[in-house]
Amino acid sequence: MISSKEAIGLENKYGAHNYHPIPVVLAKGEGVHVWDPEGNRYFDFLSAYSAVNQGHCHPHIVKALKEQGETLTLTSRAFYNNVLGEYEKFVTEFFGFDRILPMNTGAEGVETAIKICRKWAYEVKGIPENEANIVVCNNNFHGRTTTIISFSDDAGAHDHFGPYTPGFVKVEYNNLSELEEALAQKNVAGFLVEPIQGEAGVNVPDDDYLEKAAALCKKYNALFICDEVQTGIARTGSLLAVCRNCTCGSVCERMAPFYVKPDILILGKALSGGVYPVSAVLADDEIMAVIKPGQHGSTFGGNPLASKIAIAALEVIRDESLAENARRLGIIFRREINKLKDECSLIKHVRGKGLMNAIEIDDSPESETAWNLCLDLKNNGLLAKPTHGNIIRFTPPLVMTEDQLYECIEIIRKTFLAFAERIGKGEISMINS
Ligand code: IF1
Repeated sequence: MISSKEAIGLENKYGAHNYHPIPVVLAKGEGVHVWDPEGNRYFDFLSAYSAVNQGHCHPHIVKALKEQGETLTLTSRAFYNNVLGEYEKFVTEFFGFDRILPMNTGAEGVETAIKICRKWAYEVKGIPENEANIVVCNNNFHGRTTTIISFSDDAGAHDHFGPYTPGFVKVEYNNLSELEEALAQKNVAGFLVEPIQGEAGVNVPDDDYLEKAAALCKKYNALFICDEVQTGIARTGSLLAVCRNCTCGSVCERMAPFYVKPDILILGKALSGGVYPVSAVLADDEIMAVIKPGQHGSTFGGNPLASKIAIAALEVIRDESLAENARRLGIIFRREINKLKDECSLIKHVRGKGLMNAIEIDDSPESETAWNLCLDLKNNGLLAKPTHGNIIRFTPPLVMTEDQLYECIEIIRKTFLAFAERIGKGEISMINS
């Protein structure tokens, strides 16, 4: 096996430099742990940006990969296959929608939702052709295609990729009056929103924001589109962030599962447990009906391998009650970090829902403090990475046990206090010191 040093050298020499990774090389993953080529073990608190909610290399999902991988991997949609229909039934019943359009990456799911929304606007709502606008939020992150970055306000994601796709109107996140003002304009097709803004730094909106936003969309006959690529699949302590706080792990009859049901739901990442790129767009009949044969698709969309893997990944979420576990452990995490905040001035704020949490560091977003803290966390056996500047995201796999969580909280505590001590000794400087 090549060494960490060799692996980094090869990536630097032969790869596009489109990322700035934490300097650690991962060679093996199992559950909440990853190992580098030298055998050092780490707790993974990024979970591949919430794609491995089920834990690395979950045996039930890998079994599905192996079995279908030795049978039939890809047919294209030029023909039927004996797995896609089974998957479509399973996943539409699992989430409570009539129909699914299967795609591969999260960005493809978002692009698909934008196309469905626009087509619905022209053919059902009656907006004049090419005049449809979709309302989006500032500080959004929905992927990196040219259309999606056209409505990004992150300079790194947006600048120098023009000309940009028109037809998007930006409003402040968690601001219902701005949203209503935008929806009341003519030619509005829909509202695309993350239930919690992940990349922006785990921005959790007011409890009633999504429910009232959905009601405003209904009032103005615009589609309510939820991007749950990162918040979905039990990450926030319920199956979907837009589910009522039900932790049964799938859409159940026991209680109204949705406190708001999106017109279009976008899933990705942990839909496959991180084993394969799988995304999905779900909607009910009257909306999905706008897509006719030959009007949208992709070579790998809905392939038999992806379908079997996604069924297995969702079975793990349900059968291991991962939404309930995420809810329970998230409460412990935020409680314990708030206690640490009382003894460590580095911590400005901890926020999140379920096991989608972030610690805001009390230093400038332009500072290296969050990054340097992540380097120390790595040296102490825990992998995390800053989102923007001074915010560190903590999103472990949802299979973590309570004992493992307390072990990780102790690592965070030890690391933060030691870092603060070095600041106190003048060994490290902060911008906001
Ligand atoms: C990168 C961020 C997270 C997403 C939401 C769609 C997509 C994503 C809410 C697109 C993807 C990934 C992309 C990855 C890093 C990561 C990320 F930092 F970029 F913003 F998680 F917060 N909707 N997020 O979060 O899904 O096409 O990637 O499958 O591009 O660096 P994708």
